[in-house]
Amino acid sequence: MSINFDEQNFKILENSYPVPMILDTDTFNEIDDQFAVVYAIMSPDKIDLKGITAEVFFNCRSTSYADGMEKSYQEIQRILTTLNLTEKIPALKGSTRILKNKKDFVESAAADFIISEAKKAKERNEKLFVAAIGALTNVASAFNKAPEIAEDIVVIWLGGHEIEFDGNPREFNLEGDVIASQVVIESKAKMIRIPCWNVAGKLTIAAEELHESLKGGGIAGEYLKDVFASWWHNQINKIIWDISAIAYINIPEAMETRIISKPKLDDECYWHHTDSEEKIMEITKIDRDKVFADLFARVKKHNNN
Ligand SMILES: [Ca+2]
Repeated sequence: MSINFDEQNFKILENSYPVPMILDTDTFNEIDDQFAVVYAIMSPDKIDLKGITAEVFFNCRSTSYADGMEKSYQEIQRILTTLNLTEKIPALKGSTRILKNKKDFVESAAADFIISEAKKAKERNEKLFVAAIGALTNVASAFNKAPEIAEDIVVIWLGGHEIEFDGNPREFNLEGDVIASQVVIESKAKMIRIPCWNVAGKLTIAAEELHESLKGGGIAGEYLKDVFASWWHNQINKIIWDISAIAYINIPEAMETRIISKPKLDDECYWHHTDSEEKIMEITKIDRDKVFADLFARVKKHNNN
């Protein structure tokens, strides 16, 4: 039994805030991670942010997995520099490739940091929370390098769609490293999974509302407005997927959940229900308005301009 997490009910215990957390993020892959990074930083009453680890990604904003990780690291540094926090919150470089097989691991400062923070949490009789808002390469590497740490970790992962989703299951974070996704799902870590399409996908916002809501948000508010404006799609509504993982810690009451047998993830990215004794929590619904209200209130409260 840990003193900060009820493993049966997947609940953070009431008196245990702020909980120790590492944010694992493919920060530069689009523009929602930056919101999640700022949101985590602005939640010191709920989150004891131990560090931010840079995750791989490979899309039109990178030339390789390694380049994606490097660009994510630079973006984390940009945020910490903007907020004058480089001395307070460590940023760590992650994997430079994805996993080759289920026993593989990639050496990185990020994986070693996850291992060492999990061991420290265990000494305190706590769980370490890892909010993972990208592929799971760093987390899986930590688990494969030091398998004993998995049971001391709660992974809050935004990855994959709903198990019952009948469209293409190749969601970006899951597909970013399918083997790593399988390693973490099959590990002894407790997982709270936030499906993307019909769950986190409800976190949409238009530029007008964003600008109005970030008035008085100081340097962080200006940074988020700039990031939003840089989005090349120039959509009217943008989904800010990644704030869901932080919101689960801050305001779990804004979410509906289910505890089910641990599903199986196959090599083609399809989920399958099982009758396993091991359980997983999945988020089934998110109160969009509550999440954005919490984010914007925090940015304004911590306005350091
Ligand atoms: Ca992300």
